Amino acid sequence: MLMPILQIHSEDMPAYAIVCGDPARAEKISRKLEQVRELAFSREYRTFVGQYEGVQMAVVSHGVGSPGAAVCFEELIRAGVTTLIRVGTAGSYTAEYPAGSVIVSTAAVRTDGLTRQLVPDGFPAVADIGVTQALIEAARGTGGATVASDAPTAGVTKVGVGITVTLDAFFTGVEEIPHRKYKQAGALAAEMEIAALYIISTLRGARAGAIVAIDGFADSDLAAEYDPHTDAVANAVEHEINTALQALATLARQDQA
Ligand code: R1X
Repeated sequence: MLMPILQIHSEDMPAYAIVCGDPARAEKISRKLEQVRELAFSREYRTFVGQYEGVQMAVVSHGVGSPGAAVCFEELIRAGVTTLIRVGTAGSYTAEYPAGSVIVSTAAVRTDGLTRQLVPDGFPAVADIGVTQALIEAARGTGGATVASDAPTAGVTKVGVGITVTLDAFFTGVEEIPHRKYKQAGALAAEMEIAALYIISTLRGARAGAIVAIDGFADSDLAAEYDPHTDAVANAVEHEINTALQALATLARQDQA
């Protein structure tokens, strides 16, 4: 069956997928796969399939923001994907996790408009516990498998685990976004798509997790010059990509056992 927006056929789709915002990053991730094929590049949605450690998986870009990303998640699940891991970037709420860190998102605060049109207020956007565990173990290198790295510079990536905030607005307008409250309540970082991923996965019976590379500070008190193009951020992106690949391969092996 042809998915009308992603322009992919369900017959070509594996059960496991890495999703990321940027089509160029999808291409970068796909270079780590064997027997890779590009299936489609429709709007912001670029889809590759290939093998990692013998596990057939897809890498798909979903663009910026929840409504567009939701289209991607819905069509992937309709096409037969059952496990999704988002690899993204986010702004940090805490000096404990500066640019160059990674955060595994256990749940997302739903400040977006999209999920309000799908589920009632108060319904939680939570990650799958098995996917999250696999991500934490791969990110920290505690799962028996070491995350390979061909990062541009050496260095240990700091790994945080906790709640993230999903926003719609990247640039602020005249309304105040209560970053200080999210931070005081314990959120670690803010980005723009995880709530959509978790709600849609819960609704449609798929499992999902997410890992984000910190590329700056979301809280204006901590904001220095925003520059996501540093070696530290590139290292963190490299680390989260390898983490997600490793976690998906581990989950696939667990599913087959
Ligand atoms: O999730 C956010 C969005 O996709 C983080 O980075 C993008 C905006 O630059």
